[in-house]
Amino acid sequence: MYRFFASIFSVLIPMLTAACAAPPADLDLALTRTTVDKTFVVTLQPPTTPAAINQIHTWQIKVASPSGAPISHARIAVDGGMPQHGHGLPTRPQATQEMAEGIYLLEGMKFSMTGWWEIKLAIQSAQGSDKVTFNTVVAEPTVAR
Ligand SMILES: [Cu+2]
Repeated sequence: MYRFFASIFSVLIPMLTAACAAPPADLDLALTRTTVDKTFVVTLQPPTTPAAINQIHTWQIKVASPSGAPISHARIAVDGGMPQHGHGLPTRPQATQEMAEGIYLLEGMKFSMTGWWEIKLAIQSAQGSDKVTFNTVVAEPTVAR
């Protein structure tokens, strides 16, 4: 009987810890992605210094056509969350302004814990509407450099 439970736990415990802690090993962290229907090519630019947990930070979103032409006057809705935890973003980030042709400021980003986050953008422009999802992994806070 003991051996039965021992073998169950030797399988279960690594599975449980993997499910709680680690993002999928094959997670695509690309910061430039083509939208679902191939309407846009979108590049996310995180802050140059990774922000601390629970600190508000600002990103940039570059929206271009598949041939690389900047897409101006787009409306970008932002959503996201942690797929492994079943919760959304702790804030409601907004694409507040177009800083240069096709380059938008994404303000109000915040991550409330480490791990795998999805950032989902829904983009509307004269060229059409399309969606894209980015993955980002927020690391353990590091000691100040
Ligand atoms: Cu979480």
